[in-house]
Amino acid sequence: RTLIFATNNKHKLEEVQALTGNRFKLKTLEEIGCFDDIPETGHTFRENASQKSHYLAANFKVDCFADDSGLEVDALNGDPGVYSARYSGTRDSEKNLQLVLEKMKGKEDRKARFRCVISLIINGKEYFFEGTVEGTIAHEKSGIDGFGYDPIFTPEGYSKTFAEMDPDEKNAISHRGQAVNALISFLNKI
Ligand code: ITT
Repeated sequence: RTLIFATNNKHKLEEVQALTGNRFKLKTLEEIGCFDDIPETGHTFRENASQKSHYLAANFKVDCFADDSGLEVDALNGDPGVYSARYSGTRDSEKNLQLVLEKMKGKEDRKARFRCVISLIINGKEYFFEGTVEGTIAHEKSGIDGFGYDPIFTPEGYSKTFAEMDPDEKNAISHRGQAVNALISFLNKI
């Protein structure tokens, strides 16, 4: 079974493919010849995930899913949230991460969470799958694995960041891991 994963983010693809294994062959936007700048103008992860999957289903007539995700920091009123990919005004993840660290200087409440919402469109119907992982924002970055804000996010119950975990360890507890596992069980049932 082949499913199109509506993403341009190679790290997301790697994480999801590690979970789906060879049960599903994932094709990326590039592989189906979609180089469009897919609109992402929603105010929630759900709206954005839905926008991405609907765009692809409508324009390319395929079954597909999209992941919208990000980091919510309590002391920053939930920012960067849906703006996670471009928090500093660029897609440079080092700049984005440094901006969070800077804004968090001197803050005692370091609570944060990653959220992931997947929108699946299959046979013309839409289904959502979600995951959340609670944690805290570290005082400095550490680790080189993963992507995005991983070097500054310490999941609850651990004393290392996502970037200090190997991919399987992160997938076992992450927001994306939870959402993808729910997607897989659904697909296995239909
Ligand atoms: P696509 O829309 O093409 O899928 P994107 O990177 O633009 O890729 P989003 O709009 O969903 O995706 O933004 C997600 C951002 O949130 C991502 O670029 C990271 O900065 C952050 N993020 C999401 N999941 C993450 C994770 O597991 N680890 C670290 N940062 C993550």
